[in-house]
Amino acid sequence: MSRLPESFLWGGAIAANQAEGAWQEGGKGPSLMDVATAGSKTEKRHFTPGIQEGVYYPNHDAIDFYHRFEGDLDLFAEMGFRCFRTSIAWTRLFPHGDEDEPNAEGLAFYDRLIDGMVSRGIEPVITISHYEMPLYLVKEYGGWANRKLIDFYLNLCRTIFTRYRGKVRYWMTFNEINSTVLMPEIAGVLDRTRDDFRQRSLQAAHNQYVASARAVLMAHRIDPENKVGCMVLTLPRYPMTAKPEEVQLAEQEMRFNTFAFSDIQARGHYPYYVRAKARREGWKIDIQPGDLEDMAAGPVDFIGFSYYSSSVSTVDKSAEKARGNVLSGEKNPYIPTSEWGWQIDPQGLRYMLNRFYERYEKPCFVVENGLGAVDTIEEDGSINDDYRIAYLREHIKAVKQAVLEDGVDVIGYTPWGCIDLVSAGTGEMSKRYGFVYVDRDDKGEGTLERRRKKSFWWYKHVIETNGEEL
Ligand code: BGP
Repeated sequence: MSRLPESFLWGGAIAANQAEGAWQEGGKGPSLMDVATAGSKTEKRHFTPGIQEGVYYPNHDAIDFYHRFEGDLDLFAEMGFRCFRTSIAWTRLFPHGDEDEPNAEGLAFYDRLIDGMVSRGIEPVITISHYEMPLYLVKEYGGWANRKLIDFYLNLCRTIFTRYRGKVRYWMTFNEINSTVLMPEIAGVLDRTRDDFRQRSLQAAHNQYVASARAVLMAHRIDPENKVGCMVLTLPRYPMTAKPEEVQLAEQEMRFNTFAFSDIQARGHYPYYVRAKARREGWKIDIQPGDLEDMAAGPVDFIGFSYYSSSVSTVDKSAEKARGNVLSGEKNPYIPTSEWGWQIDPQGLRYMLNRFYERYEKPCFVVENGLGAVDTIEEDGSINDDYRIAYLREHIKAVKQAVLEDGVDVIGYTPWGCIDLVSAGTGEMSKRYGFVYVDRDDKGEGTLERRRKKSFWWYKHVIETNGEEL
């Protein structure tokens, strides 16, 4: 093969909670991200117990995608997007999360959004749950640690699989499912001071594996054309040196941070090294009859993953730490970092694509990748984000090498935050990823006006030439 296949899905990605805003409109209930505060470059955000007076919550209005999506889809169509990844805000359809019947206004919104994609020839790629679980389920049920969430989630799945049958073919069950173990608060598992915190996190992850497998089975039953993927966060670890113990350590960290999750979802069972760890540490997971059987019967169809950065592993305890949002690791002296301290390593993407493909031989989908950077508007109104173009160019080259030289089957590439949006990790607007600039700052000021950046024209050309001209 000398060219990417013509069917290659070029596009972009966002998530409902970071873009839609309109947090109380159309019958929507509050979600966990509606109680996430604003952080900063150095300070992570946190969840408040409820909505607090005088606290700024950036996701409440976000970039007002809820009201402006038609214009935004026009911009994506102008760039030639063949697909667009977004999520369904659970609380628009089920404000509490445990209702039997969906909220009609919420459905009407997603009808318009999905029809808007389809009518523009843009293939919808839908994340079913992207960090936006109903706050009610966190408070009343203890989040994903409670098995009841499996059925509530499946009710959401049934609703959207049925409603969008024939319109949506690509689905992902949980965004960055590894965060359930690495940052359990995101799955509604709160209170690190409790002795059972770790236990509840592991249970939450188990419940999600079961929910994911049953969602895959359901999606296939409802429409055999449905393709359902996992979505895992990746951070390759290289050994700092050739010391055998460092090589071993890097592999261990890769396993427990990344591969454990893709192994479970792609192969349909807990891998041997997770079972060994569970025995060693005495995990007590409530596994009900049918759980393991369904996991085995419902592995995912493709491997969706996010990739921003790589890291190193070392036995040297004094080594300098790198930064990241969920995962970080140690600093690699051979690669540069972004303004937010994330290590930039295009070859790491080729490496990850190969690692996944050799493990599962299932199609891979790069559903997040990009550079968070501060943009400046020049006097003439232009935004010359050459740094972003440089980042994406090198990463696309790496994808091409993986496909054309190594033979990996890659479905598509959807850079993160194709339009500027609220950062998941810090709540900032100034950490921008987009081809489209949104006039809004870290305090929520701005007109929300959209503006094409230099990267907009560049990416349009990349898509036009199917990645031949970068
Ligand atoms: C991933 C999340 C996204 C996204 C991205 C960039 O972990 O799936 O929701 O935001 O990271 O991270 P940040 O927004 O913190 O820069």
